[in-house]
Amino acid sequence: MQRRDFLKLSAALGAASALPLWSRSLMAAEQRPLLPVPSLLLPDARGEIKLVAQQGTSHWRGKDVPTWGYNGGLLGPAIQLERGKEVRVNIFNRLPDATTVHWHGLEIPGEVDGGPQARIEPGQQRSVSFTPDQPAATCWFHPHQHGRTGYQVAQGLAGLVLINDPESGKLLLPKQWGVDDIPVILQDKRLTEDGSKIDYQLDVMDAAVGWFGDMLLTNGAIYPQHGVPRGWLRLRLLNGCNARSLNLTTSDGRPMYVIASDGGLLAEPVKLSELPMIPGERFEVLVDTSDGKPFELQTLPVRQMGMTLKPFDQPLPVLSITPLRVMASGTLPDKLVEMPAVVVPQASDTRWLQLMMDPELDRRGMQALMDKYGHAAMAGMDMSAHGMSGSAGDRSAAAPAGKMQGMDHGSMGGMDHGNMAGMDHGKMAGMDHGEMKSKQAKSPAPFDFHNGNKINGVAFNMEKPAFEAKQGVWEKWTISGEGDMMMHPFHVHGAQFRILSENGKPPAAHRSGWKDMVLVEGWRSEILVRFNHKADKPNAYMAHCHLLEHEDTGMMLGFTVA
Ligand SMILES: [Cu+2]
Repeated sequence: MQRRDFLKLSAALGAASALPLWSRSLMAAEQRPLLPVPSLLLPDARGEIKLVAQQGTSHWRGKDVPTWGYNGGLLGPAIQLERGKEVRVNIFNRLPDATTVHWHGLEIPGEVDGGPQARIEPGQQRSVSFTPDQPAATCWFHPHQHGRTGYQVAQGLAGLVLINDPESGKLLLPKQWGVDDIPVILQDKRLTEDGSKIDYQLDVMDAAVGWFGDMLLTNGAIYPQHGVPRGWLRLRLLNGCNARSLNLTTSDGRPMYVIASDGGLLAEPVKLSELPMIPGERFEVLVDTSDGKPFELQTLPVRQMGMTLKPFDQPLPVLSITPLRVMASGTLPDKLVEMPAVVVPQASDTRWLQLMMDPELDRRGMQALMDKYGHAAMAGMDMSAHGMSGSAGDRSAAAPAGKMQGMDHGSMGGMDHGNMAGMDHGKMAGMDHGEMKSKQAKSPAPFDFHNGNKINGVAFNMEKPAFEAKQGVWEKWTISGEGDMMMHPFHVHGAQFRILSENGKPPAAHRSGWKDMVLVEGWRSEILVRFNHKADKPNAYMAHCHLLEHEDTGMMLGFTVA
């Protein structure tokens, strides 16, 4: 760090340490928690970082709630890495569950990527070494234990990884952590009725629409407040929700200037009034606070099944921002970085990834959602597409012929050999046939929703990578969501890619830079992707839906790079 920068930083931190006095009086007036800012964690003198996955407690709605975190009780530190500098991360698992730590967005070899194969048993540890070699970006780390990812993230396991490089360092962007450079990790959560526990169990409804909550947390706090200097404020946004899409905006309509997407800085800032974000996605935005007026960051209602219920049925504030009498020093440059033009090589390998939800899962999941929450949860969706009756609704009313047919087909579908094939053979063998028959008479046919989501007709199989990509060669992938109306936030490990088309349309300007997430919703998205590192069979990379309950129930494949 240059001396001049250091002096500026010291001055700003000096000012920041005066913030709590202001903030406390604000809090007393508004009963609002302060924004928790994850601490920066840099490699030590030996280039090492210690990460402990552990149990802890969080305080929400007046109760202590057991949660999980890295180096703390919830979420984790923001790990700051330099491009070209090797780091060794020593991961300790002090949880009762096996886990893995995946480096989401980092271009690193398969053997350190932290996919579902990289299990760390309770009480065990694992060390990974890698050298980030990609542009400056806001990435994140989270568990990737197959079948348990949704649960472990819901419990609180997630943290940021900030990659710095010399090029971005030369730009005069806001970079004083927690002062004018602020992480904003957004996650919804649901607690049990008595508020004492996180309410998570993967059932057929969640497998279909994803786990969703009735409260939104910002860095783990409900609608917190933050005092900031006047000038340019940088927000590093992460949609860390298991399944929920967000649509961010400011309460007073002040514009957001998007400067970076998942994989780093854009060519130039993109001015927006609304910023939709799918789960797993990051954007960095600059907001001008020089007028000194307080405002709120809020999320607008989205059209996604299950996500339209209170309090998400109207604009929901997620962070209250109060400019203080301190001047910020960062600027918004006109140009950011050189972004290479997207050129699809003629002979590029092409791949087709068809995302599929078993119609039976679709039907049962929708029915469960409808039964539990009614029309309000359906986001205006036409239920006939989900094997339910056209008028999605009143089950007690005399069922029209169409509905009866739908029900018949549903239970028949549950018994066909396609579904039986998906079942655990061990369990089948262990079942008493007589009991099975009598159960079937009373309740719906058994249905293995744990393998109810697929890619190209196959639910995730850790033993069988789906294909091999060539190292250093551009490929065009088409990811299709034709066949269901679900939102699928698709993620590819091991690379940053470029979006050629997103759900049948050219990508928006702020989605045209480096990305590791692409939206697929009822149509096709095309990406151009290249892998710079290798991933062998035991350490295959993953490509999957980042709606974590879709991922956990099969919408994932492994692939190798050689
Ligand atoms: Cu999905």
